Amino acid sequence: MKRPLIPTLLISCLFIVFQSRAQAPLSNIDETKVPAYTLPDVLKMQNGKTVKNSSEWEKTQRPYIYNLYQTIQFGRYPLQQIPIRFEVMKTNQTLDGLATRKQIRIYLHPTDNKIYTDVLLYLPSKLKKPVPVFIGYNFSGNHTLQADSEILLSQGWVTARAKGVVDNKATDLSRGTDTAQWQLKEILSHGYALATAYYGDLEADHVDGWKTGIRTTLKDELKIQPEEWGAMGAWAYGLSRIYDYLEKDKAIDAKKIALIGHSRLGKAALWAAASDRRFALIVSNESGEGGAALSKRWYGETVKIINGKFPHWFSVNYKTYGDNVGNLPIDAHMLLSLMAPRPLYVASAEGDTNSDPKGEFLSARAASRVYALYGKKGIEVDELPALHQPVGDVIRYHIRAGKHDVTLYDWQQYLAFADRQWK
Ligand code: GTR
Repeated sequence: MKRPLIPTLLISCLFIVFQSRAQAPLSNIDETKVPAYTLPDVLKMQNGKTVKNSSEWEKTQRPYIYNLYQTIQFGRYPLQQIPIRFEVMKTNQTLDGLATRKQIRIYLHPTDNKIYTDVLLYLPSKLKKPVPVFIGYNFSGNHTLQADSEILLSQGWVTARAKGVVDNKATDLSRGTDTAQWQLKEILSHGYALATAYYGDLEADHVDGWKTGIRTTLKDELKIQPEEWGAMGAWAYGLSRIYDYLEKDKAIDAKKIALIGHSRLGKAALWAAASDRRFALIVSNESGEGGAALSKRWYGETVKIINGKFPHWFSVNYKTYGDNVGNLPIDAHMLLSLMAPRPLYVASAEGDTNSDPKGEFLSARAASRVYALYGKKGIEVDELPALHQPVGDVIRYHIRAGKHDVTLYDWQQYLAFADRQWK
């Protein structure tokens, strides 16, 4: 028997739509297509009651949410931490006398000197007292900050996409290829120091990176198996070891150590600051999916896409949510709430649809309820602000024109924000 064509087509179309919605395999960047979604209530405790004050948050709800992040997204964070050893490799004057540049090798293993990360530290030359510092990982090696042969060339694996890289190794042609993202003159003349390190020192950013990274080389010392955590965890762990060094450096004001991360390194920075509450101020620059952007809002990168492209970043468990985002017990506002009550800046760029600017704004706004428990004002406006109109107080947010990047405008906002919080 022949079936009527129109109803058959209709049923097939509905089936396809239903299938693709159920799997959400694609990234959507059409705001009118964003379906309704419900965020988990960050203040709702396991016993069904609502958190009333900061002590209930600290005692019960924060540990509960932090553990959800370990179980679901990032994997276990090592409880054991290895005291660092370090060696100052080189100290130079640079940037026409604006800065003293120190290169410090931080040994991550108790005895093995082959397991280290190199920190490149810029201090304003005219130091009258200890200065605040921003710590941030770089994408392709310390030598990309300045075209200067005095900077040690990163020896590890580097993505072939980075400039001057041959056979996944940096060459002299890589020097100074990333200066624009590190507005050194602006930072230093503002009276701040900058510390950076190459995240690949901890684990190379590819599927097999764990085999030679700290998830393997430190597994006995940290008492954690490689598959119990992901690369994000390894990178987060490294940030805390850089902190360990900086709080010992007499030139640094140990109460003013801020953490900044862009994109995937923003995700790592958020996890580092969730796990280590010593970081006094946090900046998420376009951290997007798995960072500041809401996952349940179907816009930009999705849980499924990120786990497909970067299976080594997060926990094994996280992959089970790719087709099942609606059932995730967490969403990005809960990760941001783990920063409370510390100053938090979340920034987006208009052209960076992959990171879902509005989803980053909405999660920062939703995290503000937790800041309110401490009597701190987060973001109180309901609508995504216009370009270059930062909003919020202890949580601050901006969206700027342009693409996925860290620009002078971004740094100017972060420095002014840190000034205001630390005046
Ligand atoms: C993209 C990734 C994003 C973001 C970005 C980056 O490919 O899908 O989540 O982290 O890389 O780090 O530049």
